[in-house]
Amino acid sequence: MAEILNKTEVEAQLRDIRQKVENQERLSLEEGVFLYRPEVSLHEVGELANQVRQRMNGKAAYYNVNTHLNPTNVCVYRCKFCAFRSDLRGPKAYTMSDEQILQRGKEADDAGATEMHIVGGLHHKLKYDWYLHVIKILKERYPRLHLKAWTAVEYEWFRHLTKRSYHDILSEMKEAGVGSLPGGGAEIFHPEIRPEICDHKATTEEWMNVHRTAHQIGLRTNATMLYGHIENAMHRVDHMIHLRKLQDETGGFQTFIPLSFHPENNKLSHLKKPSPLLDLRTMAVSRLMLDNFQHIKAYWIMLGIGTAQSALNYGADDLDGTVRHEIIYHEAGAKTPEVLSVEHIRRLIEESGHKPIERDTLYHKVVREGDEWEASEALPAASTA
Ligand code: V47
Repeated sequence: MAEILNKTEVEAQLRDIRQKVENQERLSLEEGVFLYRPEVSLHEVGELANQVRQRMNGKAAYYNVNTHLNPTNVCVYRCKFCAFRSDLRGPKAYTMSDEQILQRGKEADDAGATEMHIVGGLHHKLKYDWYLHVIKILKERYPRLHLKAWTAVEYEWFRHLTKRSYHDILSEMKEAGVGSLPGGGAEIFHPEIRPEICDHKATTEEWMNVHRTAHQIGLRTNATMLYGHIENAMHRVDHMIHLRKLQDETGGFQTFIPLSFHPENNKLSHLKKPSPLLDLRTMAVSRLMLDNFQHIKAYWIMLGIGTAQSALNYGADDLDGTVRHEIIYHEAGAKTPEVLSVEHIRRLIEESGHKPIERDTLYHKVVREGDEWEASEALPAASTA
């Protein structure tokens, strides 16, 4: 446990950080860790993060109309935090048929969704071609749906299965209809933590290489961080710095999403769920550290509606979407509803003092007329690469 700092020491360090934020200078690992100290007022950190949020996104707060698809829960890995996975012959194992997958596509399209967020397990028996087929049938039947599909962990699995390069696989998936990559599988990059919570799965370097390659072929991606389990502040800030470095190199990340750990039905159930104060502080520190990420997302499914709404004043500028059919967190104990209406999301944003803007996955403004919608001008993130 670090020794407690007195008020004068805290004030002096905060003054330096405030100055740096005003001058738009980059914060160091030590400064990020300092901002996590309980002696440093959360309001101060939130205020600073909000300054950056205002500078980068003004009064705008984004959301989208989306749906989730998890075509199988069968997974060769046994990540300790995961309540979703199943063994091949486990009682809850499932793999969706083409008809079930297409039915989800229809439901999404009928509901005016602009995005389908697709992730699954690494099935013991299914080949790479099945994952490619899922994309092909959805894109062919519902070409307007943006498919944000497969995490870096899945792409690394595809490389293992096919012995082909990331470049080949990602190019083929792009050709088939993948429009961008979600940010999952990042967990915590630091070597003291990663093997403890998700041994065997894609390493930090592999995760980075998948995203680097995706950016090189013009696919935008997101990045996440799973926090509030066995990691500490240094591990979190180190994780952010890894992402900041790759973003300096490629500019291909759109959004950072801190994911608050849910402890039910998994091998870390003895741990307590992170508090809303840690959630808000993590949001704010992310905004301050990731000066080259246009967006920080407060994923309401994980945070709960109240904390997600508050996070819009602690650095976040995006609430994710209406989200239909989310199961990964609900199986891990999330008590949030399964779907939010557009009216509800817009009201949450307005109450926080921001302007709700519907975006598509690539941050183009969506304009709707009756049942029809159209993506129009590019919003800030689309211009960074
Ligand atoms: O990598 C799994 C996390 C992630 C638990 O890109 C858990 O827009 C908390 O990446 N408690 C997948 N978290 C989800 C994901 C995501 C979510 C929302 C938006 C986007 C985006 C991406 O879910 C996994 C893991 O870190 N997770 N189990 C749990 N018990």
